[in-house]
Amino acid sequence: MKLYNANFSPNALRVRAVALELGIDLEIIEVDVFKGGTRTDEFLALNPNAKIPVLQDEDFVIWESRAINTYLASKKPEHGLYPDDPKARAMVDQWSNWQTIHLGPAMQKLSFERFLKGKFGMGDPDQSVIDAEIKNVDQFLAVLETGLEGKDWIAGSLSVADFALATTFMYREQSDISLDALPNVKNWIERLEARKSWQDALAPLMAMFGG
Ligand SMILES: N[C@@H](CCC(=O)N[C@@H](CS)C(=O)NCC(=O)O)C(=O)O
Repeated sequence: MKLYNANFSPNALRVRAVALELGIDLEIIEVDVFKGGTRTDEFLALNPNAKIPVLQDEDFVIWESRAINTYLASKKPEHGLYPDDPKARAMVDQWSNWQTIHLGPAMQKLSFERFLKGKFGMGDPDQSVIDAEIKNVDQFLAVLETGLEGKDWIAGSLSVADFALATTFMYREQSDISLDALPNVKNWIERLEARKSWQDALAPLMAMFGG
């Protein structure tokens, strides 16, 4: 299977991590997003959205990182990352969708204003955006804190939802997002970040960002 990848991308990171967790060997095809690599006719035929990651499994092509991960996990059901049981699966989908629509965008906007803008010379932080997103982030993180009560993993056992959520926390320190008042979230993300799959998937990004 081929993964069209960019090492800087949190969306690609969650796919590389899940593949490593499942023991699936991916042929990594690095796409230079900043030099028009996603705008070629060849790439647009794979993903008309002009975005990585894209997975190609022989003649089957799929984009959207969370959908790629449920596909990979379904090929290796013995790992239980996308359970068959309807209720267990619904919980995985619930938290994955919630990350896509609520927590992810709020954390991303805050990280952009507080860290990535400066890092890439994209202007000064916008305090009004920061003030609005802090409120959203606080509200969503409180939901996650409650959701993790008494659990090691968000859907009970380790699942693709944990990997969907985890990329959201990548820049928490640089973005001044403290988890000190959220012990369930702090313990959960540290548990996930300690996994070899995560560390190996993260290594190329750490090399780019210098730790
Ligand atoms: N919802 C998509 C997001 C994909 C996405 O935004 N990819 C970015 C990299 S993180 C990209 O390819 N950007 C290139 C561009 O927009 O030109 C997913 O989860 O796969």
